[in-house]
Amino acid sequence: MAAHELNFDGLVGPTHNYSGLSYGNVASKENVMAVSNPKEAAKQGLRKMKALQNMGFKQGVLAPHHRPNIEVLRTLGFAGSDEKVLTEVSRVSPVLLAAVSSASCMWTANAATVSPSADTLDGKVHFTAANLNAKFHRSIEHQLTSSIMRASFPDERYFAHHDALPSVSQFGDEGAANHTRFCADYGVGGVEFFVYGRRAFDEAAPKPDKYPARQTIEASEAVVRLHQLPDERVVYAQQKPSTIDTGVFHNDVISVGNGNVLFYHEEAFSNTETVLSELDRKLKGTSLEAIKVSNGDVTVNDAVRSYLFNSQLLSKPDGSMMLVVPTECKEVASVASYLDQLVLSGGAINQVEMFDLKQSMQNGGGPACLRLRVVLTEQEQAAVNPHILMSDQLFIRLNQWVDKHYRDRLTAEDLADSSLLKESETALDELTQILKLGSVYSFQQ
Ligand code: SUG
Repeated sequence: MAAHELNFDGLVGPTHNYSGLSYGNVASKENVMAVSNPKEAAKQGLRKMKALQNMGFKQGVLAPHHRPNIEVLRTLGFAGSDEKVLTEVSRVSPVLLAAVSSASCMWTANAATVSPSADTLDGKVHFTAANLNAKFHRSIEHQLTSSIMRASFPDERYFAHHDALPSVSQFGDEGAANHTRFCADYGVGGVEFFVYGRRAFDEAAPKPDKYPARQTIEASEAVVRLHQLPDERVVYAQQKPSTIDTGVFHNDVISVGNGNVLFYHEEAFSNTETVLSELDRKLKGTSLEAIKVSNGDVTVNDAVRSYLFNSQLLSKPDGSMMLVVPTECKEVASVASYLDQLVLSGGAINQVEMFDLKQSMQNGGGPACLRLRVVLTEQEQAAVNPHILMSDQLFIRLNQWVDKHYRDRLTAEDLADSSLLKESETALDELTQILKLGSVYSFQQ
């Protein structure tokens, strides 16, 4: 059956800021306390969405979460009016205020793992919200993410939604950032590739020394069971622990795949040859085209600085592929020259497009982090909430909405300002009407 890939980008929320919350994510730590520009952040994201839609790719948008999250603060013992809660938390724990204010749900590659209907035994598209429990500020995302996913993909005949896995580190799950699907064609059964950082229930198994391995194999195995994926459609790989220790906190910082192509760094996986041959063996109707970037071409450090692999690999109508990278790729010399020769190499990737996503990049979020891929048949696509699909009108409307509600400067002190909370609630209330989401936010109930 004919199917297409749709990319659902996270709309950057009004409290986008730099709080250095993600140990192991180099950019997040380097930019701690920088002044952010939420308005520009949202517009950079919208420009990418619209440009890709203009080029003929199918593009959707996912709504941001309400922040600061006062309810979470109440569960931690802060009481009184919203204003009192904000004043008190900023006095006793500014880092806690920063955590409940993060706009981190913009990185929708971490929202969920999605398996297309061609791969699953019951023929439904399966979604499992990611528990993101490696970081407190991200662990508070999954409940609302689930509601937004259910509102966006509502028809139970086609879509199966699973709540996040148990929120303990043994089941640490970071969603599609560690999941890639290969296929001969989007509409036929493919191979789902799950990359994990450690084995939680085997203390002797290899793991990084310095930075946390956020994804466990136990979590990936649970998602495979929930999604009813048969063994012959699944491959697991361990991320190389030393690579995680260089700042590669998700697999999508060191490899990207699409169709029959895997674009990867030689330091990405622990057991590369075995993994590649299993992928090739399980991929039906085509063979794997593995494009390896060696240390001699680009070091892991340069890959992390440029976010070369945190790119979108998109199939064009003629079957060739386009790589969507952040502009940082032209600032790192080894990466710029690598990309120049990649497009001339005669391989699958013959076009590179660059986007300025600096506001998100400074928190470690490139083009691939900002989008969730969902492969849908035409029938399934017709069952998606149509108001979240990008169009000329929606682009104009969302830009006007951002202009009306967003600040162009935000510092750590501003997070305690109760008018920021009110501004965000007013903005999101209006957004639910634009995107016809219903009352998904708790402040609307
Ligand atoms: O989880 N950064 C995010 C970046 C997520 C990138 N996603 C993918 N690779 N798919 C994270 O580390 C930083 C927030 C701060 O420091 O203010 C942050 O959460």
